[in-house]
Amino acid sequence: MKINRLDIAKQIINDNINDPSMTEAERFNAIRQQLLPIQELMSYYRCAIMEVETKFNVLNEEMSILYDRNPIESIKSREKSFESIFMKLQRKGLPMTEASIVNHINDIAGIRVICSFQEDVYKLTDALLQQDDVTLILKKDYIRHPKKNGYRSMHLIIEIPIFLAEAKKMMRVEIQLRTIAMDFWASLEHKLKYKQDVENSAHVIQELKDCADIIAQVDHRMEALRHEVSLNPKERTP
Ligand code: 0O2
Repeated sequence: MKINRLDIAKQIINDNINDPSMTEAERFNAIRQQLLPIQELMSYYRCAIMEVETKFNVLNEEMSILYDRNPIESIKSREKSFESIFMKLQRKGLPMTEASIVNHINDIAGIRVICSFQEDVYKLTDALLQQDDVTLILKKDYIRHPKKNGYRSMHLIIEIPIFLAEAKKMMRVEIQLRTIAMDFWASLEHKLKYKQDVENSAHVIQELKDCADIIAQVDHRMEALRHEVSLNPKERTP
């Protein structure tokens, strides 16, 4: 079901500001009071995205010197839309409040790091997790343990501090690390199937799984080639 901001606003009014004796101005003020902390919170998540992006850019810079190549192809980040947050909270039976968002949604700030090779995913994951301001909340390794449909990616939920003028806030960020090939499959599969209302046929499911397997093989062959041609002795197979 599609939902827009107007529906959300109406729902928030119904949930929280259901006093018929209120004047229009009082209602407007009450809505502002309700939404302000959420807007503030969203800006903290944007700061957390900046922090984590910088961490990956620093690692990319360092590794480009160490290994003479960039392990990161690209970094994409997104802040979960107001509509998606609302829908997720509704699915969980929770109200649209600051507390529900902080306590029940881990992927408001999302970062996707696209790597050249599978080994880079693990190098970057380890390097990030050993930083002393990073706390690992949850790790799902869908590369060593792919999902039944063939989906492969490393998922991390971490908590990092952001430093404001007068406060330090701990913020959660969801990170997905995967190779170009894994990302190619996931993006197309997302368009074809993921979260759509229509059920896919057994044929489509099987085809997607077969493509995922072929892509995994290609990833391994490209990595083997890199070992073969690398000028860096640390990365070369004997
Ligand atoms: P969107 O629209 O991409 O943001 P949770 O977030 O904890 O409630 P879950 O499924 O337990 O959900 O977490 P998980 O397995 O870590 O997956 C989180 C995200 O990974 C999803 O976010 C997708 O972006 C991606 N993902 C997981 N499984 C698949 C898959 O089979 N195919 C594709 N293409 N992507 C996948 P969202 O919020 O579900 O969706």
